[in-house]
Amino acid sequence: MDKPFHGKEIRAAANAAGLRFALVVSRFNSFITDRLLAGAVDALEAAGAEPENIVVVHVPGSFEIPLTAKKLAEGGRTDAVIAIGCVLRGETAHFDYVAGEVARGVQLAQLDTGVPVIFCVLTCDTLEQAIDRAGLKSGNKGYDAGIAAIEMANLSRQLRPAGAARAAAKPASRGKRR
Ligand code: INI
Repeated sequence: MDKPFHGKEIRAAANAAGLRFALVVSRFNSFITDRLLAGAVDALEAAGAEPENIVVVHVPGSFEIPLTAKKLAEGGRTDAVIAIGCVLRGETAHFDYVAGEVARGVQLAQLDTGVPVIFCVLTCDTLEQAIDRAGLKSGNKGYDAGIAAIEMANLSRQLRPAGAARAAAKPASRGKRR
């Protein structure tokens, strides 16, 4: 911003201590997805996430990610979900169906539940392109997804309606005293 801004600005914290994360990982192309998973966990732990607050769920392929992400988000025990997969273009139109549906499904999962679901599904033309994005040579999109998950989890807590934030902060009720 070149002009000074005097309104209210919200920036989420980069600290992951006390936040709960669920990672859904596709086994298809696990050579790539294992590295993305490692990158995501690195980012969460480097920011202070406790290992007991990180759950990893394995699914057969990227097509199975959205349903699993939605169930995890609905469970009420996670501040952000990270969806990890790798779809590689082949000879047929299969790529378009899988890539399109996983992107649509992940977006629906977060909009339906209100829990951030971070999209870390590589959609590449070649294995070489996927390798370049999985930390085998340079950057790791899993690490970037971990950073995005922390920001969105903190932001969601900050943007929660006041009543919901109070309820979340209150210790669980132990029933009526006599
Ligand atoms: N799943 C992937 O995660 N990546 C792919 O590249 C892929 N291709 O190419 O077929 C893929 N297919 C499996 C799919 O995700 C489902 O697991 C399967 O169709 C069963 O529902």
